[in-house]
Amino acid sequence: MPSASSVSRPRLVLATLNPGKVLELTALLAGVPFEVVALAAFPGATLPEEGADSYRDNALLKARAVARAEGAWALGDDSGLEVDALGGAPGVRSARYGGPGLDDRGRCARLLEALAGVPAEQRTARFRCVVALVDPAGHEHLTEGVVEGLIAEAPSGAHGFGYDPVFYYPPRACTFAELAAEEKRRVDHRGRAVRAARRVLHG
Ligand code: ITT
Repeated sequence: MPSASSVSRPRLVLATLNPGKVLELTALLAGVPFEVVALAAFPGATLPEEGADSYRDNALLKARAVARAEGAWALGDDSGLEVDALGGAPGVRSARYGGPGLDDRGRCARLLEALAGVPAEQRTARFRCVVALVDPAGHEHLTEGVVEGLIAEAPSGAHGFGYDPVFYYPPRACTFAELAAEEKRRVDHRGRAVRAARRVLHG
């Protein structure tokens, strides 16, 4: 009888090129009965251009393309930050906010400029994450997670990625970038979406 470790597990490819997401998703998927592999492990791997105006369609676009190209299970994550005082922007365009010349730090700075003078009680915001799982036969599963917070007056903290330094999380009285990685995973949008997706992976 083969031991559990000698039975080869199906591959689950993370359909993202964002290293911050790869770290978080890998940790959130610990213990699933799959070999979790980042897309960057495949030389020359690319993702389709995100043209859709919904998280759902972008997550599916990424997961479908990778499932098809690799003949494996794929997990796509489309996520963003919705700021009420900006009518829900940057939202589904969070990665592109402020134009192509900006990095994460520049996008945070641009967001703070856009909110200059907006009082604390009007700085409400949420992170949203939609996870799409696509299996090699093309079956699709979608899950979503949301976490509510406020946009801080200034960036703070060195953990995480993206808008974490400006996302203030009232239950912990600090920004997401001030939370240890495992604490963020327990409460954030991606953690919520991936915990729901794990039910599909465990059959
Ligand atoms: P892939 O398409 O390769 O997955 P991306 O960075 O382009 O990577 P998205 O289009 O989903 O991904 O953009 C989501 C952006 O929202 C991301 O670049 C961050 O700026 C921000 N974001 C998402 N989740 C976040 C988190 O947990 N903490 C901070 N910022 C986050």
